[in-house]
Amino acid sequence: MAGRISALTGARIVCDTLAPRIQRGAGRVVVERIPYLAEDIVQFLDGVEQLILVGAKPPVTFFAYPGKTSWPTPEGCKITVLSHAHEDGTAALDALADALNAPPTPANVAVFNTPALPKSDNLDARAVMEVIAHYLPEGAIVADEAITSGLPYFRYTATAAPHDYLNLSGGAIGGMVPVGTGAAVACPDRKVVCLEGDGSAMYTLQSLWTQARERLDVTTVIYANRSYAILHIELARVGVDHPGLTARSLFDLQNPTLDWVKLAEGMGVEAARAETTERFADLFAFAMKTRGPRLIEAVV
Ligand SMILES: Cc1ncc(C[n+]2csc(CCOP(=O)(O)OP(=O)(O)O)c2C)c(N)n1
Ligand SMILES: [Mg+2]
Repeated sequence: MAGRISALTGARIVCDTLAPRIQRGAGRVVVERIPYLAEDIVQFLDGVEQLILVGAKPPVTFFAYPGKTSWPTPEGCKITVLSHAHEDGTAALDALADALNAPPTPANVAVFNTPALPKSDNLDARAVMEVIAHYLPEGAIVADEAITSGLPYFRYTATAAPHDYLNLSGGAIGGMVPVGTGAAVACPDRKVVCLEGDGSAMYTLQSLWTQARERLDVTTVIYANRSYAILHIELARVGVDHPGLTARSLFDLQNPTLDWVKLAEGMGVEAARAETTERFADLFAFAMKTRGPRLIEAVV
């Protein structure tokens, strides 16, 4: 419905940085996602004259930073509420599209186009997402808590096979291992792919045991960057340019290094480690073709 309105009016369709559920991939209307960082949101919304809210609130930044705005909507932008969160936003959009006599064919429908497999054997977060977009099966459910490893590469899956994308709905971490588990219980015929930062996954890794016990079809990818990487970024952004050893070590997940293969196997989930792109692609492709809980530790 929003795509129909956009076809008539040229309106952009935008969702929150943390929108809990989006239908994405080939055949679906592309929804732009509001960036995470304050200055990026300001740039993203630059020139917007009217913000029409459908079940959303006006954007604010995730954190308040010294010297940076928390209210990124341009000054003078008119904010209109089409429907509140407790109202039926779909019905509201439907009624609006009809009232405008919008064309039946929506604008900005994604055309199937997956990235080629990465050429370099150097495994990094971008290569991981390229492989995922390449092999993601139709109807998959992606639960994303990849944090710094996921946010910059969101667009890679925009034109992948059609899938549902589930995201954190707020700032507390560790939510997506259980969300992926619940999704697999709810939709036993669909492949669930859980993208997890190594720090976030540590909060709720016991969900893996539930996945093994219920034989759920979940593939968990752990982005093992051995760090609470985003907190290094946030620390710099509040003005700490030269953090001491102690401060830095608090954001480390080294010493000892977490062994995700053993952690998963200890809870009955088959697991393997990938340190190269080729190895990750092999493991992920196999996991997409085979049912059952599986974990891949991607050392990025
Ligand atoms: C319950 C809770 N505790 C702590 C935090 C603070 N926090 C936000 S992100 C983060 C680390 C995320 O690390 P990881 O999942 O490894 O992703 P990375 O930053 O490395 O990409 C922490 C500890 C939080 N948001 N919620
Ligand atoms: Mg991490």
